[in-house]
Amino acid sequence: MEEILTQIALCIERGKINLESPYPPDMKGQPGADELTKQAIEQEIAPGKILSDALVPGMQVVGEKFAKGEVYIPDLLMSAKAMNASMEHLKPFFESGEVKTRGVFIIGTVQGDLHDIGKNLVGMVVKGGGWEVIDLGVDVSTEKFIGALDQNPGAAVGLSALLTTTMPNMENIVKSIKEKYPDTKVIIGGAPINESYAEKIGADAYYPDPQGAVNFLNSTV
Ligand code: B1M
Repeated sequence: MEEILTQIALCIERGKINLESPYPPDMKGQPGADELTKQAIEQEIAPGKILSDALVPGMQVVGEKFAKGEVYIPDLLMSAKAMNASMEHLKPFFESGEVKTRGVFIIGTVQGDLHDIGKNLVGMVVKGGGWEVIDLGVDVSTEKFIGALDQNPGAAVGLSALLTTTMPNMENIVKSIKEKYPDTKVIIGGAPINESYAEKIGADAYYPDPQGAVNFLNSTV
C-alpha cells in the first residue's frame, strides 16, 4: 500500500483531523487526514482507493479497538471527524455524475441510529451515479420516510443501520413503505446487515457497498 494511505489510515484511527488539531497530543504539529487526503489526490491516487485502502481500514481498526474496550466514545468521535475531513476532499469525485438525474433516491439512517458516515458515502456515490439524492439524515422514523415518498412518488429508498439494536426498525419501515407504495424499491445496508436479512424483511436488495446500491438502482430504470 502507498505510504500515504497508511498515514491517512493512521490519522483516521487516531482521530488526527488536520495540522492545527492538537489531538492526539503525540501527533501535534503533524499533518492530519485533511492535508494527507489532499496530497493523495494530488498524487493522483484514485479516490476509490483512498476510501477503500485508507479510510475504511482506519475506521475498522478503531471499531475493533472499541469492541475490545481499548478506546472509548470520544475516540470514535475524533475518528469520525478525521474521516469527515478526508471525505470533504473525496466528495467532489463521488458526486461528479451526470447532471440529468436518473431518478430520486431517498436515504436515511433508521430510527435510533446516529451513524451517518456510511450513509453519507452511499448518498455521495449514488449522486455521482446520476441520481437526485434526498438525505433525511439520521434517526429517521417511518413517518419521515413515508412523508418523503408522499412528496416524491416513484422514488427509491435506501435504509442504513449500523447497530444490531436498530436493525429491527428497518423491518417496520420496509413494511410500512411496501403497504403504502408496493412498487417502491427499497435497498438496505450497513455493517450488521446481510442478504438473508433483506429477504426476511421484504427489502428488494442488500448491498455491502455504495457501488452495489448504484448498480441496482441503475438496473431499475
Ligand atoms: Co458506533 N458502533 N456506536 N459510533 N461505531 C459501531 C457500529 C460498532 C460495531 C463498534 C464496535 O463495537 N465494534 C458498535 C455496534 C455493535 C452492534 O450493534 N453489534 C457501535 C456501538 C455499540 C455504538 C454505541 C451504542 C456506543 C455507545 O454509546 N455505547 C453508539 C450508538 C449511538 C447511536 O447510533 N444511537 C455509537 C456511537 C458512535 C459514534 C457517534 C461515536 C460514531 C459515529 C459517528 C458518525 O457516524 N457520525 C461511531 C462510530 C464511528 C463507529 C464505528 C467505529 C465506525 C462506523 C463507520 O463510520 N464506519 C463502528 C465500528 C465499525 O464499523 N468498524 C461503530 C465506516 C463506514 C464507511 O462504514 O457505516 O459500515 P459503514 O458503511 C459502509 C457499508 O456498511 C455500506 O457502505 C459503507 C461504505 O462501504 N453501507 C451501505 C452503509 N449503509 C448502506 C446503505 C446501503 C448500502 C450500503 O444501501 C442503502
